[in-house]
This record gives sequence, C-alpha cells and structure tokens, in this order.
Amino acid sequence: MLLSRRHFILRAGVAAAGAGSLSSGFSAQTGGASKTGDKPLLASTWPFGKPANEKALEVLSGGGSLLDAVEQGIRVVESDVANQSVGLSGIPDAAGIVQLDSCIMSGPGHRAGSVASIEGIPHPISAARRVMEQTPHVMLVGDGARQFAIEQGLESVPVESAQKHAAWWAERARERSKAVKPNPPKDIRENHDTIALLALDRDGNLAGGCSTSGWGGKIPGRVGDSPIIGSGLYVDNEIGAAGATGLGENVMRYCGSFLVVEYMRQGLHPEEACVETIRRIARLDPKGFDLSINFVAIDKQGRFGAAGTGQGFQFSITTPARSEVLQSPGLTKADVGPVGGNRK
Ligand code: SD4
Repeated sequence: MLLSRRHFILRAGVAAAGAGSLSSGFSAQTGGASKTGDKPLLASTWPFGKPANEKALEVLSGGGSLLDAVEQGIRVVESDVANQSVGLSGIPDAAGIVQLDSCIMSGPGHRAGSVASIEGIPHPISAARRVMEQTPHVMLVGDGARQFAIEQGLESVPVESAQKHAAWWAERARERSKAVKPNPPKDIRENHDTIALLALDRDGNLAGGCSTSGWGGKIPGRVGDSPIIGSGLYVDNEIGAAGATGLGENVMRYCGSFLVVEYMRQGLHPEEACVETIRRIARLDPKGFDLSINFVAIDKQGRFGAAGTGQGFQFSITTPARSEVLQSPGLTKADVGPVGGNRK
C-alpha cells in the first residue's frame, strides 16, 4: 500500500512540477485529496507532536495568537521529562551538558528568532520568541543566549544542576554512542528527534517553531539544523511552512526547509515538495539516500504532507476535525534511480 502510494506520489510529483496542479487521486491519507484543508491546521514531527498540536489548537481556539499556539505547543514537548531529545531531559553532549537549539518564525512580518547551544533553560522556544520580539537580532548562542533568557525572566536552572540532571543521560549516551562517531548510527531515532511544529490559522496566516537537544554525544558547541532559519524551519506567509527532523548536518548543507517551501511555491503539494527536496539532496549528496532526514510541510490552503529517507517517519496532524499520527512515505535509492551524483 505504502509502496504503490509512494510510486504514485513520485509520478504525480513530476507531473505537478510542470503543471502546477495536483492529480485528484493524490494521497488522501496525507491530506492531498482536497485542494484546501481544514483550518486551523497544526502539523508536527513525530508522535510526540500530537499533544503539542492539540495544545496549540486549544490556544488558538481560546483566542490566542499563532505564536502563542506554536510556543505553548512546543513547551509541552520541552516539558516532557521522558523525552530524550527535546528539552533538558535530552541526551547531553560529549561533556555531559545538555545544550539546546530552538527557533521560531512568524509568517506575518516575516520575523524570526533563534537560540543555539543554550544551557539550563528549560524552554528554549520561549527564548527564541523573546529574541524575535525583544531584540533587533535573529540568533543568540551559548552563554549570551542563556543570560538573555534569564534577563527576560524566563525559567532557568543552574548549569551545575543541569549538569547533574544530565549525568544519567550522559552515561547512557556514552554507552550508546561512545561519544561522537565519524559515522552516525544507522537508526538516528535512537538519539535524534526534534519537535518542529507548523501552524496555519483560519485567516491563512502561518507560523512555526522548532526545538531539540540535538545529536546525543555531540562535540560541545555543535549546532544542528534546528535553530537555523531555512534549514530546520522556514515559514513564508505567501506560500507555506516546512520543518525538519533527523541528522541536521544533512539538512543544513542544503537549506532543506527553505527548499521545501520553494517547491511549494512552484506549485507542488506539500508532500511532493518534501519528496522533491529529499530527491534533490540525495542527487547532490555523496551519501545518496543514506541521510536520515525527514520533512513535514503545510501550505496556505491547509494541505499538508511529509517525507523521509529510509522508512520515512511518523508525523502528527491536528485540525478541529481530527488529530492523528500518520506515516510519511520513505525514499530509498530503489525508488528514484541514480543518486549521490557528486560521489567520487
Ligand atoms: C539536529 N535535527 O540537531 C536535529 C536533531 C533531530 O531528529 O532532529 N533529530 O541535527
């Protein structure tokens, strides 16, 4: 079922790229059958995005703003102490410290804020929003970001206690990955997961946010795609929004989320745009489809879609009429012919 749907999607993608419109038979499961969808619409990465979506919908239904919805939704995942890849319960770096990355974007005004390698701040998404709203800057990193968050009155914990808190996870990270390896483990879901949450309100305005603890056992100071505008997240209020999860190094070299939005601008359905982005990256990348990357996207009409490499990934969709976890199509070399064009 998935296979034939995937093949259909790839064919439809090629056709739609030229025609700028979709076949009426496009995947109903991923929301493509209709040209417009329910609003508000929340889409996010992984099953843990579902409670985040639901919180965001609750905020919007209660009259909150799009940015409130994104921030509050992501805070649900950042607060989940069982989550090993978002918030202070995330797997620490090779030095045993949890460094967090996050960003937020508002479609209206095309505004963005971001924090990277921030320590001891339980809600980096709130810090990213403050950067966007309270400073002339887009991105703050490291201790500067932490001090800014504290000055803004955001919740903080001493880094020593964040360290203690992280010690147990550090031990596990060491066992699992023996710190940073030149080649990441095959199943990156073991130690990579980001919440990227995209939101569309009833008026067709868009926003999004992203939050992660990044690559477990990373070199201290390593920053992934998640706080990089255009890589882990991109929002264009004329077109749509996209977010990424997976191995950031394979997203940030291609401005992955920006590319997804640009494919939607060319007329592709969100799912096709995610598929075409992965195909394009795989064509250029020496690793071909062995990339461990995933994208989720929504457009201004309320359509949504996702795609990933390998087995694909699970993403969450919430509207007033439905809230569910869906499986994205997965792309492998077998699906799309020659890849890794720069491979020497
Ligand atoms: C990173 N993209 O730091 C993030 C982590 C992640 O699924 O998404 N994992 O590379």
